[in-house]
Amino acid sequence: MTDYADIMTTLISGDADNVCNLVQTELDQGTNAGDILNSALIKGMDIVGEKMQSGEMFIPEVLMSAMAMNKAVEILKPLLSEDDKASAGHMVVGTVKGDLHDIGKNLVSMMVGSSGFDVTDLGVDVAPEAFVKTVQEKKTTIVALSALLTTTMPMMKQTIDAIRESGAEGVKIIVGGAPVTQAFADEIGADGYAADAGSAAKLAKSFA
Ligand code: B12
Repeated sequence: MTDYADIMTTLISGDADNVCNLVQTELDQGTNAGDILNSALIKGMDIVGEKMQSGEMFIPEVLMSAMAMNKAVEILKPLLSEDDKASAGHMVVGTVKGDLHDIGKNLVSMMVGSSGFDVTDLGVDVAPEAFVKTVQEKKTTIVALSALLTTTMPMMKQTIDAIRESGAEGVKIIVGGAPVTQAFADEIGADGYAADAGSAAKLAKSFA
């Protein structure tokens, strides 16, 4: 059994070409695609999340790792069994209505997606009804709301209320963005808050 140290180190350094080469070499040697996904790539992205949280890695570096992860997953996808493909759950993510900031939201989307969730990204300026519609259409387990403006923070509460009023069951709602705090999350009835994308992935996993 290999420890995939090379793949993880290369993924953390954001070197997409070499991650893909190493993944292909493992496949050529007969290694199972699901094992590479879970024991090398997802594990590697968990470390990226931890390094982001501790301030050891910065946003551009995290983006490079996430892009390398996405490229490697494309190689593995056709070879994954249905079991391997079974995700940790479905998450819908978006920046709330009135707010056009998407850099942090995109990072959350990538980090949570990299940790095994099936993610629907609704983009920016997303109305409460659009979140409700997606929750109803997909078997959504987590809704992630992003806001960067103090003026759009109240829209988070409106969105949470709309989702709860729609009768959605078993859905956990998490919130984040620079002006958002744990106290605000508690006040508006969110199930969780995280300060960065690495912590968001951890939080999402804690609900899976
Ligand atoms: C880039 C930027 C823009 C870009 C956005 C481009 C884009 N594609 O996103 C543009 C130029 C369009 C823009 C526009 C505006 N902006 Co602007 N913008 C910024 C800026 C400089 C950086 C934001 C950013 O991307 N940060 C980097 C990311 C990675 O960090 P983040 O978003 O916080 O995300 C992290 C965490 O918060 C968390 N997270 C984020 N979302 C979520 C969600 C969940 C569920 C979880 C768990 C975690 C989580 O994880 C992320 C990764 O670690 C900030 C200043 C700042 N330092 O924050 C101002 C800032 C947010 N903008 C501001 C303002 C005022 C505006 C405008 C109103 C300006 C204007 N007069 O037109 C408009 C608003 C437009 C609109 N309707 O949204 C103010 C907001 C002030 C306030 N208190 O409300 C700020 C703080 C600047 C300032 N100091 O005045 N802006």
